[in-house]
Amino acid sequence: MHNSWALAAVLSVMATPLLACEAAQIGDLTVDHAWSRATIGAERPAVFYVRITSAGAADDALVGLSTPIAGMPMLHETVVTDGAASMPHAMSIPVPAGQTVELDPGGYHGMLMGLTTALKEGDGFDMTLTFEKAGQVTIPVEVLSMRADRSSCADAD
Ligand SMILES: [Cu+2]
Repeated sequence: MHNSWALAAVLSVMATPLLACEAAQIGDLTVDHAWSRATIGAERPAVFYVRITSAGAADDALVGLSTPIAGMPMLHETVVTDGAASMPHAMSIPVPAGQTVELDPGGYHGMLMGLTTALKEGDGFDMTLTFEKAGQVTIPVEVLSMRADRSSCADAD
């Protein structure tokens, strides 16, 4: 009896990545399409991409990230100047009223420094996003291959 309970608990943990296409809601904001890429090791930073949709009448902003798998998650922006790309730290990412903002490989993204473990394709982890006005919301993140350029959930809608 106890064994089957323990097994059920393990299965529910392992099932988390399958929930990666779920949306999370906080106030007027919907957060979905959360994904990342496999890393070569734990020494390299991982990336974090997500879609944020505002149904509200007031502007908001993404001001922070936190996750159990990284000691120092940061917000970055990819900027190309004269053909050279750089990734300055972003203090916040604007979420204008009524609009959709995508963190994606060409622009704003999360950079997860200080990984506690390498990320493998098929893994999943939780990410908590902090918004200036709406507050905090946690979403499951799917880990795709190193070559992925969009969420696998994007095909579903
Ligand atoms: Cu970066």
